[in-house]
Amino acid sequence: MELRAFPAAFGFLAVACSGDGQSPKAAFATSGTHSLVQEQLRQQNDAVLLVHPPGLPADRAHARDQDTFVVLAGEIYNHEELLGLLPDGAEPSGDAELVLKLLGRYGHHAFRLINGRFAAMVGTGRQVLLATDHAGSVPLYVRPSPGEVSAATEAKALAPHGRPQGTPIPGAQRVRRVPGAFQVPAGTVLEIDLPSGTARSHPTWTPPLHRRIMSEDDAVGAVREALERAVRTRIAPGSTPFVVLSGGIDSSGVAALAHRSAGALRSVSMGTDVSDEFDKARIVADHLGSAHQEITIHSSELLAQLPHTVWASESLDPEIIEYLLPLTALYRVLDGPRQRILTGYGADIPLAGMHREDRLPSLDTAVVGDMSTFDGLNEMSPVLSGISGHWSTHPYWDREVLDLLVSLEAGLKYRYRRDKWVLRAAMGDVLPRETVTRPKLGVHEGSGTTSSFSRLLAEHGVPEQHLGRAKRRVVEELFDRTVVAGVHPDETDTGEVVRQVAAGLRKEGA
Ligand code: IOT
Ligand code: MG
Repeated sequence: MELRAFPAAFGFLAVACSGDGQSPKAAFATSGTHSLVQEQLRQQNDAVLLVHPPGLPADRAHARDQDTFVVLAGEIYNHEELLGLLPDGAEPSGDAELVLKLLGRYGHHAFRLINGRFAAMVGTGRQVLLATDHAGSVPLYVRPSPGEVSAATEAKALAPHGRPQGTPIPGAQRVRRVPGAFQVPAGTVLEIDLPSGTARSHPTWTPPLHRRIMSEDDAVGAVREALERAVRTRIAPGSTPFVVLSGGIDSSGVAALAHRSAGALRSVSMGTDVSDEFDKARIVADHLGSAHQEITIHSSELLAQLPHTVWASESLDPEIIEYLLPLTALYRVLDGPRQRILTGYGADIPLAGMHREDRLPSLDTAVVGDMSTFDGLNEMSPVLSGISGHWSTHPYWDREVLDLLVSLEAGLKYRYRRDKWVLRAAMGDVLPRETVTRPKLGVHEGSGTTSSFSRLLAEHGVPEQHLGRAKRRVVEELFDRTVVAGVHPDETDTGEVVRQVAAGLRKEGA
């Protein structure tokens, strides 16, 4: 089994019923072909609408045996290891069948074994299982009720089927203004009893709490090896990898290892009329001999993508939206065929890169804080690139890479007055020295997104001290329009929303 160019499915809406159910109708932001799959099991009827790459069958995204039906959106990276757990001769045709076979052997504990980027739904007996990967990188939402469970990889797909409150799920966040809907936590299997609609939660992963003490050489070697593997398992054999490249250490590291793995590379950098990092990215692209492209997006055009960013990410966190906005804008203007995109996103979380901390206690406080709040932010959602037909993947949030990076003692993360030292040292031989030593510039800074968004609000009379609150309200209003009410982002005017929020704040005397 090899990684294919694209996963068999990008997402799904599934409805499991004790009796006869209706056919699911979904409005996904993810672009792709829709295919309906229906299975009658002994004690439930399951209907699933898959959204998948056009021109490719969705067969490998679902599998069934006598009384178990599996649907999987996304992909698995540790096939080889998992196959070694099955009897000789078991040759699953795809990721869904692999999960089906693992379920036969391990029950729902199978999900503890998988290193991947996926969301899955399983119907078996009178149960429905809903599983997320360790990072919850493919968001999954559920509305459980007695005799009927709906689940979808986009919250908006559950919004139109509005029902009275579903059965509460302990420990799961409710979806804003979508009654009865919850987000399945990261690294979790929810086991739902279909007749009663009640759920039990089984965590399958948790961020390491301990810290490992390693020599410099061992730590640098371990990071390099884990990252090399994560990059390699994310490249389809025979393809030329494609990297979104800022020229910072995170994406440059991915680019260098992708180039080493495949022997060739393509890359793209985006900038705006306000600001860009083209020269930094160009240094790396030239060093690696990458087929490199630069794309400039006007900052007014960038802000016009706010509705699309909220619609795709379904995130309510304004800071996260500022990181995701330039990336969404970039994915949207990538022309030509759909791409498998490698990104450096996520490296700053286990390494506290965003915090620019040089005091070790604060650095580890930042890591602990970020690792306890990432769930539900949807910052790695495949829908961000999926609205333009692309598929993205994040080597730094590979389960093994993440386990290692989080657990390294803080003195390896900040050392010799360098942030992310262990990562920089691990890339020393494959990147130009100026790239390895270059200080961090966040994508929201490099593209001028934060300042452009602030300026837009200020122009509408929002005072400096209320910018944070105003940004939050703009994001909430965009969520309510595009996700809850189903208005297409093309029909959603950022300027109008900003005026409404500014007027509201004035009325409150802010
Ligand atoms: P940043 O690290 O700057 O960018 C994330 C990725 O986006 C880069 O690694 C690169 O692959 C791509 N990228 C950034 N800028 C460009 C560009 N100009 N052209 C092309 N590609 C680009 C925020 C941030 O600063 O992004 N992301 C952090 C932290 C998230 C915080 N989340 C949390 N605490 N839960 C990160 O870890 O990546
Ligand atoms: Mg970064």
